[in-house]
Amino acid sequence: MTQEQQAFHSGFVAIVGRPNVGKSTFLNRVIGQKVAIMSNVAQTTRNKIQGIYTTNSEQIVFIDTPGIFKPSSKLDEFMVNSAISTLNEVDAVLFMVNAQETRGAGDNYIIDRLKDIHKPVYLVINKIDQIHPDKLLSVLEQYKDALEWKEVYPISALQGNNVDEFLSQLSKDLPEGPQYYPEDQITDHPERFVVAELVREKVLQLTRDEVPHSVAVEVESMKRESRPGKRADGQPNELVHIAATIIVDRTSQKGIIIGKGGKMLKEIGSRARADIEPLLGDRVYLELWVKVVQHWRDKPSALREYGYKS
Ligand code: GDP
Ligand code: K
Ligand code: MG
Repeated sequence: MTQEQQAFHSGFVAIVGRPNVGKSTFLNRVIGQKVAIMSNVAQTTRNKIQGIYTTNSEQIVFIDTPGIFKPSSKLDEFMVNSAISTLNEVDAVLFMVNAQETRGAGDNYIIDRLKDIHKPVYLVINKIDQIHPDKLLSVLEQYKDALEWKEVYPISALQGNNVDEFLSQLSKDLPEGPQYYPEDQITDHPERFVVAELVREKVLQLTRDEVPHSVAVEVESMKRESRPGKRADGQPNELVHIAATIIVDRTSQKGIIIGKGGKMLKEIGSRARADIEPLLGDRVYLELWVKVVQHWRDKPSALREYGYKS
């Protein structure tokens, strides 16, 4: 008997949508590990993040784009341009909206951009766990004629509803193609970048409104060190020593991040460490510094230094 060769489908899929609709949450659910940072602060995601989903029959390479919105600084411009250029490089686009919100100028701005690219676009209505099922129809009504959608999927990225169904439809629609990355690879970002993003996430989560979007994190060094003796489990006493700097705009923000007696910085460090250790699969010693660089968001050299290359 001859063996049936099942066709392998693969491709690149961009995730776009207004800030905070749940793009990073979706990506993290699909990939099952923390690759894109999440918070409820708008514009948490500043770089393209790839998450790679691989099974026996498909590989989907997701690109989480920073929000597409009207830019008001050089950093904004960098983020928006980066998102738009992504759209021309992919096989399909996932446009995500929040079921709780009504269609607004931000959505229309993105939809207009999607009209210019000739790629299949999936409308994904997220956060359905937050609305009464009856309300879904009125959300659909607002979007159904906005674009020629390839498919429409209501999901909850947070709780997982309908996510698998969407993924299998998506991979069926993608072209037959190669496996671009090894099956155990989940992201193509260097560890340093992910570590910096995890520290930045903790700053955003812990300081909220007090420190606006003026924080960057630079990982200065990451090295494995041996300490004397052995661990309780008999393994060599090794750890990864990471030194990172949190960059802010103003001296007052530096004070907030350090906190009374260094309390805030300590909290940022211990929460970040808790996420970094499983990522690196190793114990971590995290050394954090805080530096004021005035107007860094409008200095091209500073943007490059902190990883926002154009
Ligand atoms: P992004 O800016 O589009 O990447 O949005 P995030 O993934 O950072 O999510 C923004 C906020 O929405 C976070 O607080 C998430 O926990 C929350 N969120 C994302 N998806 C869902 C969902 O399906 N249901 C609910 N209830 N909250 C969600
Ligand atoms: K966000
Ligand atoms: Mg995001």
